[in-house]
Amino acid sequence: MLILAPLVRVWRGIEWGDGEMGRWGDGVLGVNIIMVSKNMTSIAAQPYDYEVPDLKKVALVIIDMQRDFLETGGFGEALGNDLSHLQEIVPTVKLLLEAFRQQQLTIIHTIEGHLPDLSDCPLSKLKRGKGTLKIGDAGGMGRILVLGEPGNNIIPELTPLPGEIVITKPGKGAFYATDLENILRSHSITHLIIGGVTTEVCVQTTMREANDRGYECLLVEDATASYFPQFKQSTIEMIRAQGGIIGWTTTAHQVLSGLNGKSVRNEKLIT
Ligand code: TIU
Repeated sequence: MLILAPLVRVWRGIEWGDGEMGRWGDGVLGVNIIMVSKNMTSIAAQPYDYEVPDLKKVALVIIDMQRDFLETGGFGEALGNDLSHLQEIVPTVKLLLEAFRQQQLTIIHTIEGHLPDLSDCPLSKLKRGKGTLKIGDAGGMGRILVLGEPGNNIIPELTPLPGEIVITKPGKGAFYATDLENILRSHSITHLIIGGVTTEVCVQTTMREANDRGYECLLVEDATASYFPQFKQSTIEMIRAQGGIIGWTTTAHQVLSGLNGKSVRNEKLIT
């Protein structure tokens, strides 16, 4: 005798504001996760569109756009790097920042730096590298990678405004030894749109930390840079591989179009 299990579809959802989030229970066929919101913002992205249920839940996270990484005399140069690739993204990051400011959305800046006594810097990090200057040494813009030194500040073009969140961090990831997770929870943030430097070090580490904590992460390809273009390329590919194993990637133009309510896919992705 053939018994057909009844296919009962049950919406189990919660409502908040003028939106709704939940899932359909799909009888014996499994479960489809569905998010519905009247405020849904869609951003064209890879490997598929990035959906934000409510812009109140999104934050722009700008990673480490500091003089120490972008200007001569800082940590990036002390490590022997060519700074030009990082400098190229400044106008694009500024464009994103201004769009988020205009729409009064949450903005988070991060700074990699250490206490003046370097007590928050593991010996392994302190010793690493073969350059002449190390963390804590006097460089062209003050002590290298030390909080409060001129070189440790965010570059003037992207200086945070009052009310914008600034996370100082001793590690590469923005969650390690910081209050970031508590701050995101208290602001009910679930979606992170991410730019900054460097793509394969602090940006990727932060994205992986965020992904494991359940945040939906979108990397803006032309708002992130590496000293090594091939590392940027590889990072973008590994983030969005396997159906978005770490998250999504897009362009600044597509973010701005999405924020303006007209998701477009007319911009050639960088990769
Ligand atoms: N060296 C390098 O590529 N990056 C860092 O040391 N820190 C950040 O990525 N912010």
